[in-house]
Amino acid sequence: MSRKVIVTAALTGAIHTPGMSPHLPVTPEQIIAEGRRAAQAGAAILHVHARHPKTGQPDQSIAGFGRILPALKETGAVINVTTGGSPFMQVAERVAPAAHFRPELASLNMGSMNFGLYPMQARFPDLPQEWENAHLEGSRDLVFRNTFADVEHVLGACSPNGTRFEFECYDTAHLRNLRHMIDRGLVTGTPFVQTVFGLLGGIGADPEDVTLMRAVADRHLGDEYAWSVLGAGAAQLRIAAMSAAMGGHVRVGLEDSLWAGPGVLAQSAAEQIAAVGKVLDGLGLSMASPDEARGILGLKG
Ligand code: KMH
Ligand code: ZN
Repeated sequence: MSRKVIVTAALTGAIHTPGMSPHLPVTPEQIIAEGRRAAQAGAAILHVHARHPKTGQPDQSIAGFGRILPALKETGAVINVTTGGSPFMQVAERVAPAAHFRPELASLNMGSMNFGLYPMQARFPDLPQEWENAHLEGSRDLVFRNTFADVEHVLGACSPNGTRFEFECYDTAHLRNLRHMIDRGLVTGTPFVQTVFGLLGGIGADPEDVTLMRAVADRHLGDEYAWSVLGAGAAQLRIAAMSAAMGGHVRVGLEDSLWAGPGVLAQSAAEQIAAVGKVLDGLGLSMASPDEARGILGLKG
């Protein structure tokens, strides 16, 4: 039987703005439709952010998630609620939806970092909305804050509910931070490690970066982890292909990349998932169903 690869679809995120792509889902209806398409295309996990329907700004309110999550749950996919929110939010606000809705998975960002949005501004000089410009200008001095206390706060708010984590690691130190949390008994079971490549402020998106993160994860976590990758922007499919060939899982979606190919905007995560499907076919691999993903990751179901 072919090895099963867990595909996560990150539906909308908080960094891309509506002016960047007409296909970025913004309203609850659009986010739900995007989630349904992604699940049909083979995504086992849906990584979920909410947005204000009118402005498209990130919305970390319970009400905002409440308009989306029940319908996404009906797809049967594993629901993964962000605790990253946006780098402009504090941790108490960021963790509230995951603590309230008690999903099977929540993201957990494993260290602080500079968070650069400037390359996007260079690529999209005509951002139409005022907040988009403020969003980008504010990023010059932006730290995505995830102190040890912040990480402990998220673990403490979600672990008692049986929620497990997509540990987002943007550089090698974040893998070491995860080991530290395991050693302190704050993380148990098989960790689901999402290594993130190509964001300004984090590790790059070259093959050497992928092999380095994998080697450091192996050194700190041994055999006891499930490894997934996401490549930001144009690196998405290349990084996904590397992971699949190296025994890992993959994440795609318009949160991470707006692109379907050079200069071609993706219409949906489903299009990116189909491209991953072709890579997996070529490698003799197949996509894990949601229940297979639950088994691999030890989720509560
Ligand atoms: N936008 C991703 C690179 C989160 O939601 O916790 C990071 C992310 C953060 O997914
Ligand atoms: Zn996210």
